[in-house]
Amino acid sequence: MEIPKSHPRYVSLLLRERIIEGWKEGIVADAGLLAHGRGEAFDYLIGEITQPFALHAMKVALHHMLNAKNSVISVNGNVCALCAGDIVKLARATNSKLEINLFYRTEARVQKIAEKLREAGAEKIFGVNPDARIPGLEHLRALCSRDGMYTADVVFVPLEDGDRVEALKKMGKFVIALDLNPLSRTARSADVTIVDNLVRAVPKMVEIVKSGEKLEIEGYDNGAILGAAKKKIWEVLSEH
Ligand code: PTJ
Repeated sequence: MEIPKSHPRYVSLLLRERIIEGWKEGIVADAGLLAHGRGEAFDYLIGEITQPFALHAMKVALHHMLNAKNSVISVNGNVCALCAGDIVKLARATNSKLEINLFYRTEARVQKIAEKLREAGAEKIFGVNPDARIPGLEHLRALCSRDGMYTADVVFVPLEDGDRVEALKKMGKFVIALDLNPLSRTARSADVTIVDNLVRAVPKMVEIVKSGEKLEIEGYDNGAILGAAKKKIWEVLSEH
């Protein structure tokens, strides 16, 4: 559907169209549509802009990605549908590997996501033919690549569903989450949580790396970042 640029919710509606398109193409899982709606609600509550707490977390996340031995960015259906091009650019800018890791894993979805990432410029894609398992996970998200997520020291997991972050942490990895919901188990379990919309955060992270800005990590407190996000939500609710 053609959305008029004058519509007050243009960007939000455009993203809806993108996710629906991804669903029709077989990239986004059925549940991915619901996850997107939950994200929209939380985005509304943080003011639909990148807040200072998110920017701070992005810089710390980038410091860890840039200094990692084996940095891996996990890609699911929503990430691919919403920002395939930017996630490929982020992988390139941070020298990270891209790995497809799906909760609702089917061979068809893996192939479609890989194809879309390749169209966006990705060369090597991990997770297509998994040869290892994340210990402690019963579902298909356990499937991973030995040279990718399994041996990674830093893993960036945008739009996660919770238990994998805990399992990755148990493996001794540094985990960066990106989740608009600061109350989620994912947000609370990660080492660094970026509470922002994927479509704003990923290009912003690329921009930060390219700017060559010095990235400070001293005294970073993820609990305080989540506290600031909850405070912002409370302020937005109180204003209306
Ligand atoms: O592609 P698959 O098979 O791996 O499945 C992916 C989904 C997203 C369906 C799966 O991981 C899932 O069910 O996730 P959840 O448990 O619904 O969690 C998704 C989280 O992402 C929620 O906390 C949402 O608030 C958040 N979210 C949704 N859209 C965005 C977002 N966070 C940042 N940016 C978004 N655009």
